[in-house]
Amino acid sequence: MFNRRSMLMCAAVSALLVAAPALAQDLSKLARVKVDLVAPPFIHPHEQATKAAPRIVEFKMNIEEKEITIDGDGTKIHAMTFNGSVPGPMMVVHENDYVELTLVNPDTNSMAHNIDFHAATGALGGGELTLINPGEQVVLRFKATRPGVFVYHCAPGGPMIPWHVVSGMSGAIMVLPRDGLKDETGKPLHYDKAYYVGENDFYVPKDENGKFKHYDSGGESYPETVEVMRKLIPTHVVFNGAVGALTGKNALQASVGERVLVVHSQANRDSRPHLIGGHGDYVWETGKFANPPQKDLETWFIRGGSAGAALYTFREPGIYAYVTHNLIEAVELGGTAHFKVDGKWNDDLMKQIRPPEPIGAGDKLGSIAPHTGHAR
Ligand SMILES: [Cu+2]
Repeated sequence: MFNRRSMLMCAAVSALLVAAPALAQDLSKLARVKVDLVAPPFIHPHEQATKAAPRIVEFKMNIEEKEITIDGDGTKIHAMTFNGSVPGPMMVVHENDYVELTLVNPDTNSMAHNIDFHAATGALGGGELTLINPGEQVVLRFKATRPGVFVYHCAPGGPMIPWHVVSGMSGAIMVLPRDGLKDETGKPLHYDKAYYVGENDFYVPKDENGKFKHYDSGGESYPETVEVMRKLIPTHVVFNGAVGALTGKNALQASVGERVLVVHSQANRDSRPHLIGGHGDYVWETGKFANPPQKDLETWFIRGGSAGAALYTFREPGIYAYVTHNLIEAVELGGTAHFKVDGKWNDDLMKQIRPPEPIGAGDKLGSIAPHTGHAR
């Protein structure tokens, strides 16, 4: 039922496209590079700036419908994923490269899927040209003309669009300027490390006892899930597919003095990244590198359906919480990641002058009440 409706839409669009004359450059002389994608929060190796001429960058993604556990209570959903992870893998190219994606929908899946790149121009971001049934694959090429970080997501038509997205089917692509990132004066900015945090809102129905329900298939979960979705109150707001996916032993690693780029995407809902005890030194809040970055931000705003990027140099060691600063979502619904930062503590930036002690204990020593005259 889901497939037929979408395929009809697709057939109508294909007919239109066939009728129109095509304008194309000769790309046969361009170099081709093949990139192996890696699962978030990691990002495949890439140059930050490149001297190479624009090239064709080949990617391949398998769509996987699979059950995933989304919290510490063992709540499971039938996720839909690009390449098996929620979010899908981060792709990196440079401005004016061509992205050539082979998208595969194995016959073990049950639904039609496609991909809409917010970085691409035309045909619903490629969504109209990539709708594939189980057992099919498709190859899409688009020119990455705009630098920045952009969301991609599945958009198979009608009510399938929000359902596939909130079932995990989104990711991000980073289109770097060919000469790399720059500060507000045009000076180059490099990063020592980059992480990709993809945020997801889930809408899991509850039974009469208030327990999250489990379903035998995605199709079976659909009617009740849509009822929860329509109320717009997520049951989970998580980073990288599950509560705790980036905390504790899964914490993101960094060292004092390292400049870390964090790309944060949300394909469906607004978010407010905040690094507790840190800042955004340089933030492209809307994620678009043609604009100068903002500086010294405390919290930044990720519009639903977009990705943003923040650069921060860690100055103190310790565990930092990276949250969405609606703290109900961060603490009650799961929107928290951790950075574990090694290095030497800098007393100049912060020092605990006296540890917690009974009220008035410090008075005897004079440091809190200097009028007593007992200088410490
Ligand atoms: Cu899909």
